Amino acid sequence: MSVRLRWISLCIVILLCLAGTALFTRATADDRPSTVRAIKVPGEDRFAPFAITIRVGQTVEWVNQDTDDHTIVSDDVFNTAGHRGVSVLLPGNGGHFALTFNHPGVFPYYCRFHAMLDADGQPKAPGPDGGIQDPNGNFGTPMNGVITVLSED
Ligand SMILES: [Cu+2]
Repeated sequence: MSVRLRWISLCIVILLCLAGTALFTRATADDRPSTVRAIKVPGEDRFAPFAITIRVGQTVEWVNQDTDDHTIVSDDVFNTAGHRGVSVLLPGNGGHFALTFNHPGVFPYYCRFHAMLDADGQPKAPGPDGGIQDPNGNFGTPMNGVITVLSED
């Protein structure tokens, strides 16, 4: 084998090793859990899912698939996961908002448009045909949700 042929062979081997490393790295990255979790507002006044559990460093993104506007307001009496004082509008037809949680704790939140109850214990804004209905037909559950943030280990 000539010196030139050896060099070419060596280069091919090195290129194959680099390609293999790139493929392996990509496969490893794809196996990791997603760092973004989605909470949707479907075509009714609720957050879905109502409760999610994430790890520190993960991001939650709310997406409004309803035609109505909604809001995300942190319930700071119980909030231990940071982002105190959050109060944002989530516009209808695709409005979205994201938060990254860097502290373990709980983040209870609600929609200020659809979380007030009237004298009969019914949400004011959704009316008798909106809100979250339980199996007994009671619409008395305001629009709210909770995120539990676990520490990294
Ligand atoms: Cu709402």
